[in-house]
Amino acid sequence: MNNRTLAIIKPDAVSKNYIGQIVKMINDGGFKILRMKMVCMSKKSAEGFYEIHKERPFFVELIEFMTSGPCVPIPLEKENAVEDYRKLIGATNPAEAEEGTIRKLYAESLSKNAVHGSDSDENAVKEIAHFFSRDELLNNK
Ligand code: IDP
Ligand code: MG
Repeated sequence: MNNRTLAIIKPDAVSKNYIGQIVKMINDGGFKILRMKMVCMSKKSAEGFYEIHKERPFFVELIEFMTSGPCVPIPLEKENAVEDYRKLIGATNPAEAEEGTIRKLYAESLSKNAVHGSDSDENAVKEIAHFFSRDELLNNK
């Protein structure tokens, strides 16, 4: 059965013109791109999206980074989407990411790590809804 995950091309990768290369890797990985948009997250939106991390020491840095410029949220569909996309992006810290992964190729640091990926089916549903209405996810809208 197909399931979904949310990719985000983060502000560091957008500002370095890596959108094209990253989208190509997503395509080549066999994911269906359901939608795509470029947005500037407000502080409120970023704080809501990363609410699970609000007690972490890096939270303020994370919100500043995610609101520093436009990012590109992309809902994806594939069998085993969450796990397969996390394999494609590699470890959170690019220094630990496997060769050939998106973060190994395009991330510059643990915080500015090029892309987001949902960590469970449940969170994927919530994260996709953060950026896309139900209507927007229909084929004919
Ligand atoms: P993930 O993006 O691989 O799922 P999470 O642990 O969920 O990693 O962290 C969310 C984001 O917060 C990371 O992608 C990264 O941008 C940032 N982050 C995580 N840990 C640190 C840290 O120790 N210092 C600075 N930023 C961090
Ligand atoms: Mg995470």
